[in-house]
Amino acid sequence: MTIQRTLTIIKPDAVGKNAVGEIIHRFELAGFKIVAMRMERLKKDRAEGFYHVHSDKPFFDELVEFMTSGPCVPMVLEKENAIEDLRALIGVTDSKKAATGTIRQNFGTDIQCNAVHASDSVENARFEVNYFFPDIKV
Ligand code: FUP
Repeated sequence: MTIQRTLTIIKPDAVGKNAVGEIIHRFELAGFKIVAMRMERLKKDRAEGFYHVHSDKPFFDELVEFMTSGPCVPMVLEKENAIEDLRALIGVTDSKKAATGTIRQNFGTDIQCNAVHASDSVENARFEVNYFFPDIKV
């Protein structure tokens, strides 16, 4: 199993709920090492660029509005099998359907306000880490 790096974002809904510390604690308890982290309020063009693969989807404008509604916390996490393991830790996209004990189930509300983002493939992790932390090697 190889060491991987992945991008996560603690989204504006979770920041607004004062859940940043608890979510970071979950990451650390699960064995993820924090490689980079900052707090940032995304501008519209930055949020649009990050979610460019969804630009033709009906939910795109609302998604961008949500992601720019308050500060978020992008982070690079590292661990063996980080990409798949982080996806399992956060749960499925819709917080209402996420398994008991997952971060999205515990801290999110629905399919839009789902508390956290996590890269879903090696290719996307490379793009996403570079998008937020161009100095970090993936
Ligand atoms: P995920 O990889 O789990 O973050 O999910 P997707 O890449 O499918 O979707 C990216 C983001 O778009 C989700 F986190 C939330 C948002 N979204 C909606 O707001 N409505 C939808 O119907 C689907 C996704």
